[in-house]
Amino acid sequence: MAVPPLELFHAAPSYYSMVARLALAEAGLSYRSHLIDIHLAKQQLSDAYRQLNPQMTVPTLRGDGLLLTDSQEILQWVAGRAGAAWMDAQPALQGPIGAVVAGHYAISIEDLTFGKWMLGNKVLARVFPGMLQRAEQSLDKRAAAAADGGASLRAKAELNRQRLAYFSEGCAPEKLAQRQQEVRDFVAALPLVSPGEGLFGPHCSRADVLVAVLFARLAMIDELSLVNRADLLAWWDWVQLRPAFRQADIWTRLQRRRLLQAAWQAHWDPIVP
Ligand SMILES: N[C@@H](CCC(=O)N[C@@H](CS)C(=O)NCC(=O)O)C(=O)O
Repeated sequence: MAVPPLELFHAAPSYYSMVARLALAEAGLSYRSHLIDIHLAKQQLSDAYRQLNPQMTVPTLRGDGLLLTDSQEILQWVAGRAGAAWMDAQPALQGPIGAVVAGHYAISIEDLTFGKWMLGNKVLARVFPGMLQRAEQSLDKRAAAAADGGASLRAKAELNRQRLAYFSEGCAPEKLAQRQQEVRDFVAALPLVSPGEGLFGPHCSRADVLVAVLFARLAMIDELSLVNRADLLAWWDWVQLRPAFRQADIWTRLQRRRLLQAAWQAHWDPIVP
């Protein structure tokens, strides 16, 4: 009997969706793509998507008896499927690769990205907190009326409250400087890379996937100067030439027209929980 294909619920410009897409592409795993419009229609907050992923975030990977609702879980699962083809399979590298993965997930990408954009864009600085507040109020309202008690909706509303507090309290340039320092520290701790190889040797690893997506985001927000190591910049040139990088649609710049196209496409692809 044919095994149903993997299905990836993701958003084209989303950072953590790119982690999932690049991991799957590097491992040569194909999937059926379901685009979710997380910006305009906010389909991630719909009841249908909530049934699939109670955190109401992208990506989600679904397969035969498989449901993974977090990019880190997806990356770990893909590395397992890749087996010896990825450096993660080498017992001696599990600790060092795991440290890069943990270090990466300790960086708050959203705070860095929006912190940077809001400092340079007064309109966004005014509009973004309002969007978070409206989302928070609507989630609280839905939670109060939800047949299932609404715990996941309340948790999401709380997360939006915390985001709102982060972006509306304190000194924005100081907070951005802290996020930038986190990235510098993370980059400084990466291993020395040999030319034409991955971060931990000749093959891909979870670390390569995460650092590639991180550098793409740094390029997008004009912060690639946080990477001040020649070996890593040479690795970045190398990784961008890999077929998987192109296949995974990794954004190194904001593509407003594509963002709208993806939202339109998502509109015609109903979410089946
Ligand atoms: N820990 C999650 C975070 C995922 C996440 O925050 N995804 C963002 C897009 S990059 C999202 O879904 N944002 C929409 C929202 O939070 O409502 C993961 O690694 O998958």
